[in-house]
Amino acid sequence: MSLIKLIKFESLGDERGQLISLESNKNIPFDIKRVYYMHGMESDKPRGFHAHKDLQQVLVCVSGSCKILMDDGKQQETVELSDSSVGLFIDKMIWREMHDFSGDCVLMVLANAWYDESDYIRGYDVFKQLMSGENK
Ligand code: T46
Repeated sequence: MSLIKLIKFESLGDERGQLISLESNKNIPFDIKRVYYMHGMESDKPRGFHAHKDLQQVLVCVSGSCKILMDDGKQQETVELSDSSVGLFIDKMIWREMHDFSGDCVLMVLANAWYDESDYIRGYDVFKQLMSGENK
């Protein structure tokens, strides 16, 4: 099964421009508890390099583009986000790396929990070991 789970948002556009509405348990598949966004990235400075024990998130590239690598311990897939009307759902226990940011990239993330450093798995070896138990 593909790791790339894209959600297409309805774009409510008219002659004034576009508007996209994101709502808990409607077009976002969880209760939104936190929103953060990142900008000012450089294309040669990737981010991420962790998995989350429980956190679920939807990533939306609201400006520009970037690539997201996802890894479930068995397979790796990369997707480019370049459309503000598309969200990428990333489930718990998926290793992610964000890279190849365009100069104008703004990456917004909706999360189903508050920030909690203890939810992060920041070592790839630890992640692989946990997933190898899971995959048996
Ligand atoms: C993820 C990817 C897609 C906070 O204080 N609160 C927050 O809500 C977040 C997300 C981060 N922070 C602090 C922790 C670090 O001192 O901000 C700093 C940068 O965070 P981090 O290095 O974890 O950023 P990324 O871009 O590597 O990862 C982020 C999220 O942390 C992570 O959950 O899935 O974006």
